[in-house]
Amino acid sequence: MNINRRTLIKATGAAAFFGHPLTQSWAAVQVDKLVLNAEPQQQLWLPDGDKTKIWGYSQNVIRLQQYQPVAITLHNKLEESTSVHWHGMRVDNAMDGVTGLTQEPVEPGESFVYRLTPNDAGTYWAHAHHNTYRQLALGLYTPVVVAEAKPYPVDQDLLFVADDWLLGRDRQIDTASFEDVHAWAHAGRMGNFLTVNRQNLPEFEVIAGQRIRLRVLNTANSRILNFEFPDVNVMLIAKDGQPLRNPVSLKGVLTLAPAERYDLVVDIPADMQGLLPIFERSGKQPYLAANWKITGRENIPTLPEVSPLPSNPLPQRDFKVTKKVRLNMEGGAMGRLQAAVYQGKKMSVDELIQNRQAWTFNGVANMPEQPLETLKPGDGVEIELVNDTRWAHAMHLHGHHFLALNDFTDDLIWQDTILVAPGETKTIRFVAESVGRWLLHCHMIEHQVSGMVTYLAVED
Ligand SMILES: [Cu+2]
Repeated sequence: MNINRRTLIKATGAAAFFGHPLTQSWAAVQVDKLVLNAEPQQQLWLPDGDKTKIWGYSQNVIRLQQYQPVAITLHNKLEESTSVHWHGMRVDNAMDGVTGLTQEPVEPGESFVYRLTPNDAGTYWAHAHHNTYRQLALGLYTPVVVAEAKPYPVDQDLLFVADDWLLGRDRQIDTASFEDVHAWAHAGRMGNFLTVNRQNLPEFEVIAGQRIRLRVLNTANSRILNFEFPDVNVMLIAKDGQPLRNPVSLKGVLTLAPAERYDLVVDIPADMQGLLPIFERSGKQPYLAANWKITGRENIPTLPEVSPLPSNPLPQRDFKVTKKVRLNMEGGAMGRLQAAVYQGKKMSVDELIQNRQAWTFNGVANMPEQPLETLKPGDGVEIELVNDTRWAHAMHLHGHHFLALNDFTDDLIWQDTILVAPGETKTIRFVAESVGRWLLHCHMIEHQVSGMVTYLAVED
């Protein structure tokens, strides 16, 4: 249960700390063991319809405490093999969850223990990294919240996990389209039904005048989501789990490529009542995604300025770049690709398509035989991500956060996923950290499965 300002003031008989109580329910999580079942689930999304059969994890959210080691036992209760990737978490390579690269698939009925120490507080997520294009579309993901040592001062700390599902007329997941290579070669497989926290049009109960931390995640396979928050004041305080040095006021829509996350501070004005909408604006018409439901009003002292989150133990920002790598993205519909290497063989575009490959990194479709680059721990690395295609790509690096510019600020920001527009080049810089093989791929998962994936080798 969340403790809001009213109950806390009642309980303590006084305005708390800063005139601003803390959300106790998210603080001081003492977890050292967790069970995570990967299992079939059902959701009733439309009142007059059947339940939709999906897949999911037995935890709606995994809440961890910064620096507190945890052992999470995955039990595979599905009829196919799977794995879990801890997206954005700087874990040991053997815990990274990439089948065929860092671990064997976890077979039906089998278990696997993921041992993690979450050194970075923030908003992350766990998702399948095996047959990801199907398993993620079926819902095999859950948010991961790593609590700061000292709670950040807000009245409520809420999750906003957005997904788009492709449902047929029978309201079941359209599984036939999983293998739609046409979609793979375009923007990916798009859904037709948006959920937030796995609900159709949820209401977030708030009190006018409250300050909310809202953790927004895009878990869609391929859709870039654009959220609009009319009537409320929004500051961005973190991207991909990592605090911004300076909170930034949100102007216009909040764009999230697949796998991106933002932590927001939302101030609900004291004079609001009723329902306040939250829209998703990627389609032709605004889509009502969720509502704030104002359940009361208080006399609120003026809210203090939004303060930055405490920083995480990331590398120093002024590291020296000693390795420069160029990554050329090619292929896709209306692209210029003529031929590429796939599984060690040079192929024409027709042959690639027969092999369900549509995209390349540096002339290679899908996992290369050699890493993109071999690095040593401590190497300062710069990668130029050159998008020579007609489509946007959401590039994700495993096991590291990189510094890069984003459209909403001129400060370099730590992040793990970055959107590169058609024709655009983005430069990312990071320090190679722990030893292992770290995937670098497009998080439009249909692009990954049809070519956009490589890896970096970090060796002692
Ligand atoms: Cu892509």
